[in-house]
Amino acid sequence: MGKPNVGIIMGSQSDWATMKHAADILDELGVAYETKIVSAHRTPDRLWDYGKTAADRGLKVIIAGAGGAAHLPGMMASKTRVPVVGVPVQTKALAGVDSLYSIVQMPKGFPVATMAIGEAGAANAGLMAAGILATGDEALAKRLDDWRAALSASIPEDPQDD
Ligand code: RP5
Repeated sequence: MGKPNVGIIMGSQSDWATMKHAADILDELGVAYETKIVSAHRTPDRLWDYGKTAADRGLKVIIAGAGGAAHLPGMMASKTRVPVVGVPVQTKALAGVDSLYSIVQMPKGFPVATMAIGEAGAANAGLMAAGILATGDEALAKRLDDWRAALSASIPEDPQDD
C-alpha cells in the first residue's frame, strides 16, 4: 500500500486487541500505516527515537494507545510536531479512567487529540487520522465520505425486538 504515513504505536502487546480497531479502519479506507510497540516506561529510548524520526520518515499522524499510567501519547507529542491522536486503553483496575486522565490533561503547548476509552476510541482514532489525511487527498476524502454514508445508511429508523 506504499509508504506508511500513519504510525500506530502502543505501550504493550496487551494493547493490540484494542489498537487493532484503528488498524482495521485504516485497512478499510486504504490508508498505509505501520504498527510498533513503544513503551514510555519500558522502552523510553525507543520512544525517543520514534519521535525524533517521525516527521522525517513521512509520518503525518501518530495514533498512540496506552493504559494505566498512560504517558506514551503525551511524551510522543512532546517529541514530535506530528499530530498525536491518543487512545486510552481500558484497564481492569480502573476501567480506563486512569488511562483517559493520563492522556487528556496535557499542558498548553503539547496537545494530544484524545479519543474515547477502548475499542470505539481506537476506531475513531483511525477515522480521525483518515480525516486529517483526507484534507490533502481527494481520493481518500471520497472513500471516507462513502464510509460515513454507508454507516449512516446501515442505521434502521425503527427499533426491533432482539
Ligand atoms: C501500559 O501498561 C500499556 O500501555 C498497557 O496498557 C499497560 C499494561 O501493560 P502490560 O503489563 O499488559 O504489558 O504501559
